[in-house]
Amino acid sequence: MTMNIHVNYDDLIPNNVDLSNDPKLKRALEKWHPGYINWWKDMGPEGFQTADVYLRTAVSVDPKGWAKFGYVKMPEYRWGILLAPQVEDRTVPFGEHKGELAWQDVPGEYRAMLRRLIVIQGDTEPASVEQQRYLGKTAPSLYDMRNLFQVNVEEGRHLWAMVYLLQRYFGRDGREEAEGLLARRSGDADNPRMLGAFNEKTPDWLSFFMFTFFTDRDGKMQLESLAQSGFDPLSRTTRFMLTEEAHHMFVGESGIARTIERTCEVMKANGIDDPHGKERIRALGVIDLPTIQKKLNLHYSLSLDLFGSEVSTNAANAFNAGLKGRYQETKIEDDHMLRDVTYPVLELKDGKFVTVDEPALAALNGRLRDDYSADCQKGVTRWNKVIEKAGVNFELKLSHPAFHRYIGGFTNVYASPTGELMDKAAWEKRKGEWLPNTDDMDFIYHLMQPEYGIGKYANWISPPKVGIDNKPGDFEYVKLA
Ligand code: BYC
Repeated sequence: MTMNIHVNYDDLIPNNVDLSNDPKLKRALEKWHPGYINWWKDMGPEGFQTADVYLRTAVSVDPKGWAKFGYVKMPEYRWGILLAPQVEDRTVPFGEHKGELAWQDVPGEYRAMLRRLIVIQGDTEPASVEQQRYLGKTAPSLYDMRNLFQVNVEEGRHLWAMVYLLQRYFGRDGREEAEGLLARRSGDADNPRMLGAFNEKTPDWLSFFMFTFFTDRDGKMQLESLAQSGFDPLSRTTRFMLTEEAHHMFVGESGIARTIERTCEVMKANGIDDPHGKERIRALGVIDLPTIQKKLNLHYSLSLDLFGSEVSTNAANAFNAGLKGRYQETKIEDDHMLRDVTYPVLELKDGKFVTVDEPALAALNGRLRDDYSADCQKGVTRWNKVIEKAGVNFELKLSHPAFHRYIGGFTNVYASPTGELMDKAAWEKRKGEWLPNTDDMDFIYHLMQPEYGIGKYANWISPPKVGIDNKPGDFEYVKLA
């Protein structure tokens, strides 16, 4: 391994890519920087740009200590370009070029495909910041507010990571794409973000936690697949992004766990055994478990759509080309070429769900989605342990893959969360039982009152077990301006 872990902090852009010796790239990035800062001020966390936030900043890629903590005003955050150390003599791990030396430059024949993958990845990062920009106003604590902003600044850094690749390796069209990433807007009618889930609203903290659990986990799966890439700079960039991503999913999983814990605690304290006693539970200022299930159904199904069609020639081409691999590709024991093998895909045939053996190459999105669902299930099982421990009789479940889908083989299929098929009219009539309805959204909206007291938490959520960076319970994570 070449350890290239020193970060040049003298430059405007902290980096471990020797930016000062690449004046052309440095100029391109420094030109892009003001537009980025304007975007951040316009579309980043609203109302908190001058607050001092206790944030971690990536200052190196040394696994033993890559981050430094301290108070920062978000527009002054040092968004850097950090690549995981280069692995000497790394080879393309899969596809038609398997065993060849990994590419340090863009292979001409795959330029368009590679650019598309990088642009789609890049587009999601600022999109999520836009979706979450009002949440500071209803933060249930300064601890949670700090976590929100940490996620936001790191999504900003992930945008930088993709912009670095575009500007360093794709010339003029790379620079144009980098501008496009600052021009699109989540939910905009004329110029929306590229993928469906990134144009949805994240209107409240329950959605934020579900988003960081489910949608950031799609991020993890996609980044893991790109980390396998034969295009080495993409592999190294995404490998380091995954280091930061873990905290985002922690925020989601622990946020939901704390919400569940508080609900169960309040139910018990008030002698409520029936988790479906919605009115009584809500009157106590906590979120009933069936409503949490509805939010889960929404965010899980939206996130399943992010995997594309289960059977996809785009995915097969990207694999053959050695650009995008499978989850944990190098740990799988097979030929890494996927010739003449199949993969079982759940499909709807003649009104029944059946498992069809599809060519494994074509079924790569289906496979990644299955790996994703298994990863989600682990978190749901841990949430159920919280419910069980509290002695409440309720179980959260992942919805059926055919429920509420707009991309892939289950588009225009009308299924309940348990996979019961029905016609469109019946589904429309019942969807309020499965997805948050107006009544649910109103309740949550009114519940989301800010709690900015130091060491204080809104009634609907339990405090965390430990603080960030081992800080004590009364730590002032955000100094409001
Ligand atoms: N919405 O063959 P198909 C993250 C389009 S999240 C709209 O089915 P393919 C993060 C598709 O573009 C991870 N359009 O699928 C999380 C194609 O259009 P064209 C982001 C969609 O290409 C939280 C057509 O349908 N990274 O990092 O095999 C916070 C047919 O496509 C959608 C990536 O996604 C959709 N949901 O797979 C912050 C990795 N799905 O080209 C960040 C890069 C499909 O025919 N992207 N379409 O016009 C990819 O690997 C793939 O492009 C996809 C789709 C997995 C997205």
